[in-house]
Amino acid sequence: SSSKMKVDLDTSTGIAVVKFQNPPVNSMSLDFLTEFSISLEKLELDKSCRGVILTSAQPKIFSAGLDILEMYGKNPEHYAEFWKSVQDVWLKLYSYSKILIAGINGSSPAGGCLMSMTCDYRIMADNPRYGIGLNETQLGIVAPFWFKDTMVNTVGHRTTEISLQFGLMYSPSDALKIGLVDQVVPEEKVLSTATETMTKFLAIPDHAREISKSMMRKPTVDRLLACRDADIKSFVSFISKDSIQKSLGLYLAMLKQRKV
Ligand code: CO8
Repeated sequence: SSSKMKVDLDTSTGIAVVKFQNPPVNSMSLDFLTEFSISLEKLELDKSCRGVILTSAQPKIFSAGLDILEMYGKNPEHYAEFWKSVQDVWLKLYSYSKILIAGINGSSPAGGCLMSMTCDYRIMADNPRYGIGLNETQLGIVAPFWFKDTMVNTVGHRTTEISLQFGLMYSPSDALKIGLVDQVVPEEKVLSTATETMTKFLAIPDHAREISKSMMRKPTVDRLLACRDADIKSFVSFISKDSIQKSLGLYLAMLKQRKV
């Protein structure tokens, strides 16, 4: 299968840019997640890399989140394998020792929002047509506790509570207001702003920054590590339910119909 992301490491600055290119919407399929996990690991081990910018090569979309087709009409073994790889990528991102910056140059629902929230800093393009948020309830599914934890750690308890129940998607300016993103800039400035921000992070001694980051995040990471298998079991039993499959089927049909 062809490559689902482009990785560019500038060894003179230590900055790597990972550009997602899984058309049409950068959905996170099993193949995408597997390649992403390998890329993250390679960069983590590469001493010439100190920070990674995540962005999209697709116009208008950062990532449509998890590939719904991986959660629809498949067997329990498939759901388990898929969920394990979702966990794997989140664990890698949330405990990443290097600097992670999201250059959100398009819509970023559900898994796309989760991935953004694992970064140390988020810069979003100012296009009001782009949305970001954990919209799971809109699909009739429930964001797992570690999605919730990630959001609580980013925007606080009350905002997460209202956001998760309604499955809210925020415009860039609203996302900035609640602190879901750190900066909103014109679309053509997303990458340059991400690079400038990275330079500020790079001025901090790595060891001190890494320990501070880990201090903030380790309890959240440990909570999933303590129950990975149970979390997989609970995902598989939830997603296999007829009622949940029916909701996902309706949502997929709605996505297709929306096109005029
Ligand atoms: N998975 C699979 N296919 C998708 C997805 C997706 N997440 N998103 C879009 N597609 C498909 C569309 O169905 C469409 O397919 P086709 O061409 O065959 O009709 C194609 O991609 C293009 O989509 P659009 O025409 O809608 O493209 P637009 O540019 O108009 O819009 C958007 C792009 C904004 C990304 C829009 O497609 C959208 O809103 N997509 C839905 C995103 C979404 O709701 N994602 C949620 C995924 S669930 C998740 O990430 C976390 C799950 C946690 C599970 C917990 C369970 C316990």
